[in-house]
Order: sequence, then structure tokens, then C-alpha cells
Amino acid sequence: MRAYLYDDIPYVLLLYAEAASQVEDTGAPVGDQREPHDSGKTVSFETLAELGVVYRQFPIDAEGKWEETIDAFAKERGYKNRDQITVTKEGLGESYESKIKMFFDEHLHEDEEIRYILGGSGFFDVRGFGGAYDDQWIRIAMEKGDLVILPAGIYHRFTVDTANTITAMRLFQDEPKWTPYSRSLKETEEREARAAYINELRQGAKAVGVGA
Ligand code: KMT
Ligand code: NI
Repeated sequence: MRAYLYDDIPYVLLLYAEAASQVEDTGAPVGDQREPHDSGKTVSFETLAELGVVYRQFPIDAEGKWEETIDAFAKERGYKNRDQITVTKEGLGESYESKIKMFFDEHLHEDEEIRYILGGSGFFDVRGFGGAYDDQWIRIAMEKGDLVILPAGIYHRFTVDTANTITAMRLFQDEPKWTPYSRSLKETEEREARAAYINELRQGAKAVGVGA
């Protein structure tokens, strides 16, 4: 897992750069969400922690010890339930295109989003808040054995990478509350989960002595 600032280079500039051969032509559509968009600016785990994003690594070993590890972790955090999702055309069937679009539409949830990667790879993008990364995309590159917890109320999105496959365990407490509230809807900013999240960030910022 690595986190970095997403290179939010406008599409037209990318087209221009590609035409001028300033960026490598990988054959993928320019500005493709599946490309790494790596600005080269690494974002630290501390920054992620300040945003309430929890990152853990539980390597998937051949003996299957990881299952006990994940069970213990789930128990400790009260995640009683889990299921599995494979983001591929085969895994998602008819709804593939619409799901891919929905995952990448900036949104928040009223509950945590917990994902443990069992295979493949992909990107979770989260929005910075306050400080140097205010409202900027931070891209979290996830692969097998990585676990991430996105707090309720954080704006985020997900995409597979150019390998086009990821399988993840989704953990949750009781009922999954995965309704995505799109940031494109004005009322999303007014949701209680958003207010609670911002409140927590402000208190955290006070605790570590930085202004947010
Ligand atoms: C989500 O909620 O964005 C997803 O479940 C994406 C697939 S998990 C790798
Ligand atoms: Ni989500």
C-alpha cells in the first residue's frame, strides 16, 4: 500500500502532453481513472490517520493464518459480518458498468467502509481536509493483504487499476450501510455523518495543535 497525491491534471492538459510526447503513451485512454495518476508526492500514514483513515496489513499466507488474524481484528472492532466482492465483468455481471461508475462517483457513507484485499489491486481515493491537502484527492493504492477503513462521512471513491481485477472482503457490524451519498447532491454536505466527521477532524486537529 502506498498513498500519494493524485495528479489531478486536467484532461485537456494530459491530451496536450501526450500529443507533445511529454507523457508516455500507454495505450490506455488519456485521463483514465485506472491509471496510477501518481504525482510522486507521497502522503504519510500520519496524514491518513488525521483524516481518520486506518490502514493495516495482514499478509495472506499459504497456510491460511491470515484468517485467524482477520477474525481477531474483526472481533476487536466489532465487525460481526462480512462478505466478498470481485470487481470484474464476471464478478459483477450485468451491473458491471454502472457499479464501476458508482464506485468512482465521489460519495460518503453513514458507516465505515472496511475493505480487506484478498487478491488483485485497486485505488481508494479520499479527500483531504484542512491543512496542505484540503479537498485534494489522496490516492491509496491497495493490493493483496492490505486493509483499509474509511471513516463514515469522508468523501471518497474507488476504481480498479489497469489490471482490472480486485477481490475484497467487506466487513461490517450489523446491517451494511453502504448507500453512497453523492457529493454532487447538495444535501450530502448537510448529512449528519458529514457534520460528525468534520467535527471529529476539528477536535483531532486541536488535539495535535494544528489549525483546520
Ligand atoms: C466500494 O464500496 O467502493 C466497493 O465496495 C468497491 C469494491 S471493494 C474493492
Ligand atoms: Ni464508498
